[in-house]
Amino acid sequence: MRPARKQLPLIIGGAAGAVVLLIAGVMMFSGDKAAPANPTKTPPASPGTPPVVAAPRQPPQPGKPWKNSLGMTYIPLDDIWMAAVETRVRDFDAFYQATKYDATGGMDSLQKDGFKDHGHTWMNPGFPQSPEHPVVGVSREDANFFCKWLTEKERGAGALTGAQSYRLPTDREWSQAVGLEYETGGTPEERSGKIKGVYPWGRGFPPPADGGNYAGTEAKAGAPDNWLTISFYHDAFSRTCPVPGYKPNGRGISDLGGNVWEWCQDPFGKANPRWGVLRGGSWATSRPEEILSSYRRGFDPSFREDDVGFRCVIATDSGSR
Ligand SMILES: [Ca+2]
Ligand SMILES: [Ca+2]
Repeated sequence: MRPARKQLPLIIGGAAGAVVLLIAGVMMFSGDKAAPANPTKTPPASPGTPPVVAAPRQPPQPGKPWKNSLGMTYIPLDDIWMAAVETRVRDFDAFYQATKYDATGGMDSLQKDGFKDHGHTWMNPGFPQSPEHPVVGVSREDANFFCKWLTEKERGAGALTGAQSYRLPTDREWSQAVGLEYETGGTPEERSGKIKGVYPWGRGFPPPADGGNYAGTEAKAGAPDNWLTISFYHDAFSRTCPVPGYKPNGRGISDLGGNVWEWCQDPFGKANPRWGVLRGGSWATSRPEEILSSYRRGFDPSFREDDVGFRCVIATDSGSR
């Protein structure tokens, strides 16, 4: 028994010491969780872990999608990048707020009394437009000024290289985006309508249910009684739809067909060298031949219209403008 008596204080002492150590450990652990001794001090990075730094926006890389400073996604297409969506009201408004560029005046719009100048502008085209809708009522010159502004803004921020710039697509680039790889003819005018039966959604007319925002029977709202629409076709939008409106094509690009006509940078053709080129049709388009992927509409580059907008590309060939 003696040995037991001798051991008892040791056991009690050992137990008490363990409790003290346990309490101290809990206090230390709780203290670490609740309040670091120096909250501004960051722990050293683990070996091989790069520090997390807010990186500046990197310029577009070959073959990779890219998002610009306005939040617009660009899709690689050979040696250019094409906007996945039509230029929005919010994008054009950013341009306007920065420059006060006046893109108003002389705009034609569709109302009950016909298609003419009602004093509308891109800010109020005669129908509701949210910031996510495509800008309408802008001329090719307006679009070019937008591209120039955005190029300078993003080059200044290091988001584009000095060789990269925004511009309108060429007629051939637009064809490539919509899936027309091989067309004959030296000018857009000569290529217009040559490939029959091929539409931005594929083959067959009228468009399928998800074919795009065209002038279905819904487009008669607010239009003259004799306004032409596509028989047996109806979509959810009597005017523009917010973008992206319809599912992207195989390249990831939306609304090439319909919603708004899109400016290209080329002249239309020899017969009318001053005219510009519009592609793709719009919410106001109903004639099958105008909805063909290969159709080109010759149009005065200074005209503004409530179903005409644009999308941009980024290219490294600024000299070709
Ligand atoms: Ca429609
Ligand atoms: Ca379009």
